[in-house]
Amino acid sequence: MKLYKVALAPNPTKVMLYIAERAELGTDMGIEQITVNTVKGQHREPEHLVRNPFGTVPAFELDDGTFIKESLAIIQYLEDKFPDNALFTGTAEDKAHARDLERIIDLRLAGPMGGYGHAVNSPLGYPKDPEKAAQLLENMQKALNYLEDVLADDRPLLTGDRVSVADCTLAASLQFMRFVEADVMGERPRLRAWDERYRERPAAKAVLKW
Ligand SMILES: N[C@@H](CCC(=O)N[C@@H](CS)C(=O)NCC(=O)O)C(=O)O
Repeated sequence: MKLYKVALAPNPTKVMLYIAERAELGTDMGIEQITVNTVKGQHREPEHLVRNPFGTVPAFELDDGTFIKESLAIIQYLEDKFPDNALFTGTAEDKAHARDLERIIDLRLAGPMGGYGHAVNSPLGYPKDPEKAAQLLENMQKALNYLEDVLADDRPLLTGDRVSVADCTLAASLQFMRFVEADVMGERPRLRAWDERYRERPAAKAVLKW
């Protein structure tokens, strides 16, 4: 199995954090990680378009030579393939809540943060767009407030004591925010404390470069 990725980009980073967290829990999935240099435009070259016709990273090559193109589908595949100590665990209700939180973060925060980062200081050289940035920041407020409320019971991680895919998804996007020198967390002490705690984890230290 091969993960085509690039450091810094949130969606590949989410998968890289997931793989590192699983390794910390004792599951080495034996995945080769290969960099696609998006700054050089390698994600748009024919070689990568075979892996992912949408020209995005990550792409994940299965042992049968087929590819998975969506970060959460890659994680779900690995959960099914290596079920011991999987991250989506517990009762059907526990899993549903964990998936719910991950989707809320991905759709209501990671997407807007990606757009925001490119609008204020794009690593891919996109033009600055202050109006779009302001609108995206506004769009994030409800979900940021929601996370601050979720953390109100002093849970160490987003779904409780144990790491979840939601932690990986949020940490990947916040790394992107640091890289573009944007701070979108506002006056949310519990969220800031979670961010600091998460970054102390061995998996985070191994994967996050910014
Ligand atoms: N829904 C996809 C999104 C993939 C995606 O948009 N990846 C970004 C990096 S985080 C990318 O490749 N951007 C380059 C581009 O769109 O040109 C996933 O979750 O994997």
